[in-house]
Amino acid sequence: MNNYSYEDYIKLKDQLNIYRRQYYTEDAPTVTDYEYDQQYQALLKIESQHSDWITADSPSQNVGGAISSAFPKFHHDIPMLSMDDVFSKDEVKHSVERIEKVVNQKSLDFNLELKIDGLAISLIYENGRLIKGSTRGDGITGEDITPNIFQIEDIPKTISLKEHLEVRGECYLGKDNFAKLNEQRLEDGENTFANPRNAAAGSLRQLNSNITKSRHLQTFIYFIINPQNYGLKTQSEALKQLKSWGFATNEKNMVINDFKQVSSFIDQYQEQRLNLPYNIDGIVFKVNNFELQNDLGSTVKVPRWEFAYKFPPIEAKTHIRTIEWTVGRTGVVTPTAVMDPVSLAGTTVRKATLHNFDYLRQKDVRLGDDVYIFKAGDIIPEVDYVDLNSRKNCSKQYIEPTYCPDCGARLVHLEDEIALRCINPMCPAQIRAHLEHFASRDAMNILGLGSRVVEKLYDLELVKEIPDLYKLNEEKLHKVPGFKEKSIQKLLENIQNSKNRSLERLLYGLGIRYVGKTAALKIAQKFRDLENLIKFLKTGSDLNIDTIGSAIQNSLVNYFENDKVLIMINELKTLKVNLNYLSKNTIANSNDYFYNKKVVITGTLKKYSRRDLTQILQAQGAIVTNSVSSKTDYLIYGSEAGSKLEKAQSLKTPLISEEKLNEILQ
Ligand code: 3B9
Repeated sequence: MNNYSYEDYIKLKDQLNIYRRQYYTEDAPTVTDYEYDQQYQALLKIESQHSDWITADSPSQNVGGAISSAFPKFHHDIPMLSMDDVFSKDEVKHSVERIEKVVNQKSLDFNLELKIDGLAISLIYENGRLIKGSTRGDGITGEDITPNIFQIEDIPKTISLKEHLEVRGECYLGKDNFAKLNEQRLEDGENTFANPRNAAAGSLRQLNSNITKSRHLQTFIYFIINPQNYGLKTQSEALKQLKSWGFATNEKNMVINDFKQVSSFIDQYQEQRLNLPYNIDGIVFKVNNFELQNDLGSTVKVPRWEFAYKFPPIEAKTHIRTIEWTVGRTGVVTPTAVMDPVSLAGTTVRKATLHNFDYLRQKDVRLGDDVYIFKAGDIIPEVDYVDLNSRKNCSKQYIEPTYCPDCGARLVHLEDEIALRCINPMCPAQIRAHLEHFASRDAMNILGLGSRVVEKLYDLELVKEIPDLYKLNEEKLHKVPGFKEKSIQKLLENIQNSKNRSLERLLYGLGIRYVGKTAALKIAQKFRDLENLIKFLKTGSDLNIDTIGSAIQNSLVNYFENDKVLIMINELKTLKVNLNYLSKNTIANSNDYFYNKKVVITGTLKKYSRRDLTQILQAQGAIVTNSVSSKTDYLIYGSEAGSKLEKAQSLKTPLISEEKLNEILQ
């Protein structure tokens, strides 16, 4: 573990940058915070031994901010700071006493505020008008998201104050709106967001501000820059002033100067937090008096007059039934705790990931143990700790498995990886997971081809590799127990339809290492045709796509160098699987039919999924929205169109059938 080479270091750095981009730029993390942190700690350790290797693109040199972005950068003249966190009432008491000592005052007034779990934003007003809105970014450089800020309903666009004003606050998505958004996305076959915070981040960073508008983001504003310029003396006054200027402020704040009240304020919201219509993750303590705030000052990262108490995660106790080892698409074998079902923060939890053997050993989870579980990010269940009092004497430590639970091959740790891997390329579990990924919603979106069906098809030797899916027929599917005429027809139809997916779905579905959804889309947009891409990769030239680095490039080169892969691609071509990007123009052209038109899609279309069509239309400069209104220019409808079609008819919105659409898009 200790002797890392320079190459290992670069690899680790590239990998972490990919995770960071997925998290910050794409709002679609692929690893848990824990996994990220483990690898990040490993990186820091190497850097502590080889400081000469560190360059500006190391995650350690770029803490906590967005990396690259489609938005213009915005420089915060006054940095957007963060806060020191404490985790117990004792620590709260210490922090309060430390601050009281510095200002030499007892029973100091603190304004206690809820800590909203959203995204910090900054708003600038000149002459009574909102002129700029930006994200926090790394605190010094954020993103200029002014057009999107204008779409947030509760942000005043004009205020009575004519002087220059900069305010800051939190932008969030309410729990109800979050649930509705995810329902809609599920219906539209899109990825759901993991939590309201991710959803808010994704909504705030849309290139099409109509999408931002449709998400119904909200804000709580809590900070005025240079409040004394407006005659304000305290934070509680500032909140009142913000409210009377028309900003949305959180009313659940309170000026407190004794610890008993602090303690009951904490208890009150710790208990009520699940009933609030927005997520909070703690209580913020701010010295109320601005003069004293100025005396205390700030470090480069945090104000010294303020800190946050973070709530403990919500926990439940349950019992470990067994530990399951599953083999993923890339051969990584991960342990999962299977537990007695228990209700936790709104859902029933049966499983919790144990990440890898090191983690399992660290927690020392054993069969039959009682454990406390919590939800990381309030969403993903994790084992917190074992209740040692109830552990049976006969219980034994878990031993790392030696053989693949599926194919029996010996498991290995590649290049000192923490992950255990099955490196048998013929491992059935890996092949099944690979096929499942190909058919999954974000890849080729073949409905009805989930893990159970894939397992049956594989076990009956009907499907061993991707092209076999397109060679299925009625005769073969009749061999599958439980498959009736109707389900056979439906599956064949869905497989047939998937032949028309756009190239980025195929690229993503192939499961090429590091090629995620966003990379696949960018590559498909640039190269248009898979064979074109393969030819280009052979030249050894750089793909030259913003945000696609050497890790992705090398992985693509390796993948498409393989003769077996090339044979498979040829087979797919013969089987009439589309290898093209399904849009004619990447750059919108004002001659295009849909240029600058508001379009709604409804019903089921034969040739396109809703997502693919949305993309094609957007590439022509269309604004695709979800609901029909008097502003809608066209409604594109397929079979089984319902209320949207009716509404468009009553509003006399021009209608476009799939036939007509095909003519237009030709
Ligand atoms: C420069 C609530 C949250 C919050 C502040 C909050 C998150 C952050 C903050 C913002 N909920 N309040 N408050 N309720 N989620 C207070 C950290 N403040 C600042 O960003 C900030 C910025 C400051 C002081 C505070 O002073 C400086 C001026 C010039 C240079 C350096 C510092």
